[in-house]
Amino acid sequence: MTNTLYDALIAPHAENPAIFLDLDDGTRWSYSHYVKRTAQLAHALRAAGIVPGDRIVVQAPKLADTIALYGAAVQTGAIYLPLNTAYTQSEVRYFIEDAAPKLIICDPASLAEMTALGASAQVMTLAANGKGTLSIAGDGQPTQFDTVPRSPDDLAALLYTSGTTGRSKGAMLSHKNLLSNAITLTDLWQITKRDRLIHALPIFHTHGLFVALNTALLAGAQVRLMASFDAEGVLAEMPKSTMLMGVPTFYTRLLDDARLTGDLATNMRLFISGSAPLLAETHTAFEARTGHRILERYGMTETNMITSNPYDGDRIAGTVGYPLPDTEVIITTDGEAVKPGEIGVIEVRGENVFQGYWNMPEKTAEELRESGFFITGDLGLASEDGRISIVGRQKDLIISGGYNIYPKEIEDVLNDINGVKESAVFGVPHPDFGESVIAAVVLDGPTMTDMDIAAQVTSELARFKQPRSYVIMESLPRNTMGKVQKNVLRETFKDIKTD
Ligand code: MCA
Ligand code: AMP
Repeated sequence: MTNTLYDALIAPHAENPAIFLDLDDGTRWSYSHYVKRTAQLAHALRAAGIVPGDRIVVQAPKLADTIALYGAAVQTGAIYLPLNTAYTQSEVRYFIEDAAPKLIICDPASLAEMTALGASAQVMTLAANGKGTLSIAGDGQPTQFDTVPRSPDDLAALLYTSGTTGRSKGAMLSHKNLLSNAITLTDLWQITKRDRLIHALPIFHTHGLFVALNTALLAGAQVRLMASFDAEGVLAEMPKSTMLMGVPTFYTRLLDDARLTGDLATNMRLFISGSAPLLAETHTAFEARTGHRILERYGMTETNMITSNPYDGDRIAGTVGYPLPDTEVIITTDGEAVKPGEIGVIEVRGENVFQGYWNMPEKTAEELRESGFFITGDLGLASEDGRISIVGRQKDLIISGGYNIYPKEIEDVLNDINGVKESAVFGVPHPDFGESVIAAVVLDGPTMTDMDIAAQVTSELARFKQPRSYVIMESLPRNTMGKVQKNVLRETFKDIKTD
């Protein structure tokens, strides 16, 4: 019997002595150790009652055991549901209610909160000192586990992505969705066991979890697992490494450091950027400084990666490259494909495209056509030779430092505050994060300051979603249809001070 992802990504390494994970504290895990630890944690999951199809919510630090837990979830046939570690208790509550997990894994510091939220779920912990209850439950377990069979269409992961309606939607990703994309990217970017990837991304999103780790596992590459991004640490790793995957903020921060030079990057083979638009000026400055042309690619939680600039061939600033092999991309208006050069909505079809939204058949039907095309909500155009450029977004979305922020979710929180009549949340350019969140607020009660408002969103919204500036307005600008003109707000406040 087979398990699609496990057999391709993990099983082949059972006897592989090469280093997989190289951690901040100098600890190194070989691939064979990873396979054994995955089996131990799989036993721990089984002992916790996990059966195939159960959801495991993971809001845990970036540790080697967290990556072993991902493998263990795959091996036991469970569905892995990672959450941003910045989410507040109030945000996490929704995911737990919606996904009804059997098990929640968290940092020991959030144990009480999670237990309070967890309803019938069991709660276990992962901690940097190795003393989390899941790690302890795995210690001493057998280092082999009878892998639970899973077919290509079985679900491997549920990743929540916020929506324009304010409610987050769980994107159901199958074994085939994840594996097909990993195979394509490993091949396209020529990742091999000779590579050493600087991994400074979080491991609760598609980029750091699937794009980075699944390709490394497939190729048998080494991963320098950094707890989080810091420019100094990344620069120190460059002479020993070959690849970096990052969001544009990584590259602007690296450019801000005079130690970034061509000499420092001579061992580096590939710099990849995604999750947010890379400014052409960053692309150009990076090449001028290092001699490397950043390879920009484009993807979504629902689709994994969709397009990539070529490995061999021109990497053009401001474009996201060609559709991946086996991935169809069309540009449409009103569902009809338009001609090259014309702007429309980007739609995508292929084995990488998800299975629909968890418990949301209507939403699935709205965004995933019966023909198999997924409507991304991104606006773009294709050149005559098929290169895709993203020119805007149909969806109301802010991307800050690679994190997606849906204004509707923040407006809902603001509008619930006693004394706030209405609000409009929008993004303005930010030199570090690309975009920054601003809230325009109309009051209807006693005078409140922006500090009063800010204090009230703290417990509701993760820090990265909280507005960096508030403007109190008499009324919001609206068009003749009564719709708030966010473009007017963006233009009016484009130079507003943000921290
Ligand atoms: C941290 N802060 C942020 C962000 N990150 N605020 C806005 N946007 C952010 N992205 C807050 C902190 O809470 C802190 O708040 C303050 O900003 C300064 O923190 P700082 O130390 O400078 O930030 P950092 O810890 O260095 O983080 C910045 C970062 C990080 C390295 C850019 O946000 C990051 O790793 N981003 C990657 C996100 C990612 O993986 N995206 C992929 C999504 P205070 O004011 O309290 O100090 S997957 C995806 O989009 C698709 C599928 C795709 O195509 O990949
Ligand atoms: P997520 O909801 O985290 O899956 O983010 C997906 C969104 O990120 C896409 O719909 C795009 O709007 C954006 N995105 C990802 N990669 C790029 C890129 N290279 N350039 C511009 N936008 C991007």
